[in-house]
Amino acid sequence: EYGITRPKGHKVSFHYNSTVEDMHFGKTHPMKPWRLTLTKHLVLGYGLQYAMDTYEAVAAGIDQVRTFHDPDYVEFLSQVSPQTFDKLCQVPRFRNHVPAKHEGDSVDLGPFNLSTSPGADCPVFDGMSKYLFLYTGATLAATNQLTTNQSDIAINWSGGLHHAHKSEASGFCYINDIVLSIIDMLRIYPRVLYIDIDVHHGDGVEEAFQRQPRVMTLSYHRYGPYDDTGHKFFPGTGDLSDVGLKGTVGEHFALNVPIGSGIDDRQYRYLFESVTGKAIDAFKPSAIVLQCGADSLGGDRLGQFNINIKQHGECVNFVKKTGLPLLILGGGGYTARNVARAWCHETALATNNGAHLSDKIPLDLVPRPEAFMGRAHGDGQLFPKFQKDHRNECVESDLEMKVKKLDEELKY
Ligand code: V1P
Ligand code: CA
Ligand code: ZN
Repeated sequence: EYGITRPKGHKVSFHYNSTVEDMHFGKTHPMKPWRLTLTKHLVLGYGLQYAMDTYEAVAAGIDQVRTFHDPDYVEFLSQVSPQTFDKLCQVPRFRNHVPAKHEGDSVDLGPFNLSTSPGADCPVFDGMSKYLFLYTGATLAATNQLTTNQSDIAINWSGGLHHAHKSEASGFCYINDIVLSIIDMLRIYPRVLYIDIDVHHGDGVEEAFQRQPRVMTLSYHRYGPYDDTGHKFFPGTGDLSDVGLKGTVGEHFALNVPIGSGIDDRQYRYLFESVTGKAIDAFKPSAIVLQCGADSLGGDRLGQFNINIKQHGECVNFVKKTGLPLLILGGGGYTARNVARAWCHETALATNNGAHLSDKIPLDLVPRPEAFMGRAHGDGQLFPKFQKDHRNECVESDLEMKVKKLDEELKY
């Protein structure tokens, strides 16, 4: 009915496990796994399951997670729950990992930056261990589809958790599924390009490969003061001059595109296509990982950009056009109904001959139509135009300067 077709010779796999939907980071926490439920509802409502192969994800193994993360950290994550946390904190080898207290810290931090205090970025919650190993398992299964040539594009919207470090959780991210995926890809592909359109800097991925010339990381993100409080936009790294670890063979293989608040569709497209296009030409990747954090959309609860769903999707289309093996991951995204809209649209772009879906959501086929109805919720449209919530700080001459500077960097 909606013209969903399965193009011949182009295989897309979709990796998911609904168990992740039941997770709650805490009442006030912005990360809502519920957005994944809404995404699934739209994907099924539009019939996209007929255009791809869907796989139920299974949990990653401890050994797989250890290919990047510290063994103590992995053991802690595999055992932690609100019930076991205090006891685990008493174990000497875990106690060594408690970060030093800073003045003005609002929450008490336990080992590995984890905490049971309300308001923590990386809380310990019920079912957390299950959740972490599942989103990681989904990314690794998706990766395997690509490295074994069974899919051209593989998708995991529950993955893309780019801030996690080797032995520390950060910014709602515990296991860095992206790093684990790229490590696995390096067995097969000579060079992997990582592109990150989440509104935050992909610091964990950049750091993991800062000495690795076979991986180029490229992040687009809000950078600078958060507001007039003087606080920097999280995580505060990813300056234009940050190009990888100086004096190592990894230097020049990290690229950062810091962006002011309020960037619009046209400006974002200019930046994304100029820099990504040049990076692909210069680096000649053998595969691409695209982190599609939807907090770069207008109207996001944490983000500060003004880009619309179609432009967010254009980034996927642009990368898809290279024809390289492509891993598509989720990430941030804090206005759940719009996260679902964007990721459903992008699922369609990956499959379905890249056709655009009807703007009219098939409300009779989605279980919670009210989530997408009414003026405040986008009037049943897949592509509502977002209000410009943030003043546009971006000026053309400045964007051109950044493109020029990054172009110079790519000449190395
Ligand atoms: O700003 C901070 C930290 C907390 N202070 C010590 C500084 N944290 C941010 C974290 C944002 C993480 C984004 C993750 C991703 O890139 C990938 C999944 O999207 C933060 C914010 C904020 N407005 O930036 N934490 C919280 N808000 C927060 C609010 C309520 C409860 C818990 C956390
Ligand atoms: Ca980013
Ligand atoms: Zn983000």
